[in-house]
Amino acid sequence: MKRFLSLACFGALPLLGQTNTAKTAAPIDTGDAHAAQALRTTDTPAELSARLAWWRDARFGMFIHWGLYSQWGCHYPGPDGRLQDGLGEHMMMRLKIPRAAYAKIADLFNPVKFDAETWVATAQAAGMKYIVITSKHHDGFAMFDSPSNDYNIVKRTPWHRDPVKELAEACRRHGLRFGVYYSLGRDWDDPDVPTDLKPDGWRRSNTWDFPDEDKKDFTKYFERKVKPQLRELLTQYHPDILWFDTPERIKPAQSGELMILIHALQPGCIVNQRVGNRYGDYRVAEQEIPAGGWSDAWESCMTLNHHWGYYLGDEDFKPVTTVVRNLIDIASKGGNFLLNVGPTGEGVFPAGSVERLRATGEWLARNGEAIYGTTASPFGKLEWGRCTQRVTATGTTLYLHIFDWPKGGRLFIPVQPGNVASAALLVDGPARSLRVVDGPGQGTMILVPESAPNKISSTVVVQIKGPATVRD
Ligand code: FHN
Repeated sequence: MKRFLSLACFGALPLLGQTNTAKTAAPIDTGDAHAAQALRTTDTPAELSARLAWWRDARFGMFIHWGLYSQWGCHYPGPDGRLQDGLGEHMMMRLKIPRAAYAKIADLFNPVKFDAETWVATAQAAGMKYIVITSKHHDGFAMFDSPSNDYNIVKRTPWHRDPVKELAEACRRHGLRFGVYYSLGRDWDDPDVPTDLKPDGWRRSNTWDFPDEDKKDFTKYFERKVKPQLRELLTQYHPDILWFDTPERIKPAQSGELMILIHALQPGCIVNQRVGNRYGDYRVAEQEIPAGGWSDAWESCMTLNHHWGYYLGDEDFKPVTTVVRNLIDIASKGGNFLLNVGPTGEGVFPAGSVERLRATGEWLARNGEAIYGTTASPFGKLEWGRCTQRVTATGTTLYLHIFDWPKGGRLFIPVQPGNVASAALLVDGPARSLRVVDGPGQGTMILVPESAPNKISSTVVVQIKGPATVRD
């Protein structure tokens, strides 16, 4: 599926203070105009492509959900002192904990085992190229030094450190890109954030401290808290990514205003679609992989177990085969994979997370060339697995990711006979050359060993003469 630009205009959105001529144009579709969530931008295609270049090559990042909810693993001491189940990082809402009581968690939050170098080393060992951490989740507590709002980790905890600053600096020291997550339309500590009532009728705003919905004015929260904190995040930490969440009731002009504010302060900063109102540089899939991928740049974010925040007792981490095959599937559709870790209240990654990430990094250490810097498969469905490719002026390299090793040592690929220059199997040590014969019909057959060198996924590298002339 090709990316295309359509000049469908989306109304005269007030795009403030535009200097670049391209920005005076109304937002244009960057993806499939018919897709409900297709993005629109005021950038030129060249600007958008330049901003996303490193991100598209990176393919794999670490998501970190860390906040006051991590203190007792998304549980909260009830009146009898026993820990009540908060069901996850939404614990303040699920248990309707009054903001004054919830804020007292900060008095105890003292992550003395936090070490940014260890976190970055774990991400690097996993083969991850960027990190996105929650700077402010729905509970409204800032995990960074926020001069505009004292409800933050430096001011309100006995720890008095700024983990966003320390992590940003560690990422830069080790060549990883850095991003911050910001809950845009949900803030349970602010009186002016209205409910975005979903079909299920569940009110996702703070209706227990602030029951009168009619009194809530999003614009007051937007001006009082969102914009000052975004300026702080952009000027204090210079993030490469701003990962917004739950835009809820933000207005189109406000989404457009944030895009302008961000790119005025940090021109290269990549913004996800949850800035709202179909703005943003890339689309977000959550806990899923879109069947055919999307023509816009896109990223799938997933948990490693069942929870975003550290959840006491959830040891059900995805097997490394699932993690790696998800990464391959996403890359074969042209997407990025943002895989989550929920550190404990002490600032430590759960052992189960570290183990999966280490094993994923081991696979990538030998097969990473088939993921990083590749683009989506030119094929339709493949019986034996997935494909990624690297297209250059001199030819195309296909990376065949074999999940189901072919019986009888014969691997069929839908490439016209005579088009394959060579094939090789990535194994420990030098790649092993494979014999190529013309297959039945219009296909090609590659003769492979009896057994797969890697049970997670084995990679066959195929050099094509010229651009891959393939058929589905
Ligand atoms: O409600 C949040 C949730 O806690 C988590 O942060 C995810 C991550 O994408 N976003 C929202 C649910 O869509």
